[in-house]
Amino acid sequence: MLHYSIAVIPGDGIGPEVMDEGLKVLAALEEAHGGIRFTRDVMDWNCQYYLTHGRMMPENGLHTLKDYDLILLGAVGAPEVPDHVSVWELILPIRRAFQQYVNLRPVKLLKGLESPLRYKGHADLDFVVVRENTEGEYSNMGGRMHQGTPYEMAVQNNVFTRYGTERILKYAYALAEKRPKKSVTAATKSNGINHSMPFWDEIVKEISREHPDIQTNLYHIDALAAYFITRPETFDVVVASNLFGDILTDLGAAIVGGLGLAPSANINPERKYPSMFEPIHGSAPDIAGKGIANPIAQVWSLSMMMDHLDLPDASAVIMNAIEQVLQEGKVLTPDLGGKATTKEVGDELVRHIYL
Ligand code: GGG
Repeated sequence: MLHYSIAVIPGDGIGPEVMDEGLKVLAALEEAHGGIRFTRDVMDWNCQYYLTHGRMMPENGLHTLKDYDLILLGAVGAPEVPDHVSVWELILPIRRAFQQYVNLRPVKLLKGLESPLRYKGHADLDFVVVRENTEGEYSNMGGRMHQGTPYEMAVQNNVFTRYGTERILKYAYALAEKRPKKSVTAATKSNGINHSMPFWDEIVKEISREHPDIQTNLYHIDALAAYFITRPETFDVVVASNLFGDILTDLGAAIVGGLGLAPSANINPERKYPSMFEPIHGSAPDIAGKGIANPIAQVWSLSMMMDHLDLPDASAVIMNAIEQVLQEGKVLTPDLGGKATTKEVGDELVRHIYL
């Protein structure tokens, strides 16, 4: 029997709603699969915790998480708390403390779905964005001056280290070696961002020389965003800095059905620390409490968790359940044109886990 511990952080808004369904699917998988057991400890670290305690997690929060095998996150953010507080006091410290430097974000058109780009016939829309997850534009370096005066200013530094850039690019190329199309597309902007991006490009070229069988494309981020719409079927592995990767993957989600279908894995490839799995969407205060959020991104994140644990059968069971529910098309949330609730979709996914 395999045994893993999970720290569960449902978070805010629709986070707890989609997490409930994710945990139902996990329980069904344990029962149906037989050989895996997960212990779950739920942490109430969210914006309400912040409003009560003045911080998003306890002082020893990271120390507590370190002892878990895995972290499962819903979504954070509430209108009463500035967005940068909820993200910088919870999600980003976890990614950085546990060296989750790879943020894997698949862009895949699942069976049963039609892309808004369907008129282009993009039947094989299946690629993955590898987002650098610990530095770049999300450096936390900079400051503000002269607040409240006409001379007010804000400075945010981008940080690209050779160590951090090499390791994300090496991961992207190693991933491309395992995929059929054997191509890496690197997002850049070396005409306008004239220090960090030429540095990024140089390291892409260095690493690419170690992979002569992989086709390398360097595209400026603006052109790349357009190609996501006009020829998404050409991509295989797309590697991007922290901010570029974040923006590209919301666009990627849009071309395969929306944010309700966009999972992610924050991976520490060395497995020294826990990795974290979360939908890429936020807490969506506009629909929170209505019971209509799509739980599929959260459930798909569980499948990515199984892949990380080298449990491909368990991962496939979850993906098959998702694709069957989508193909049948009877129990879908409103973002996919249906009338079902979050809970009804969760129940339907569970039913298919047992089939
Ligand atoms: N699902 C987690 C969540 O709340 N994501 C919203 C978000 O904007 N996260 C920041 C990031 O991924 O960098």
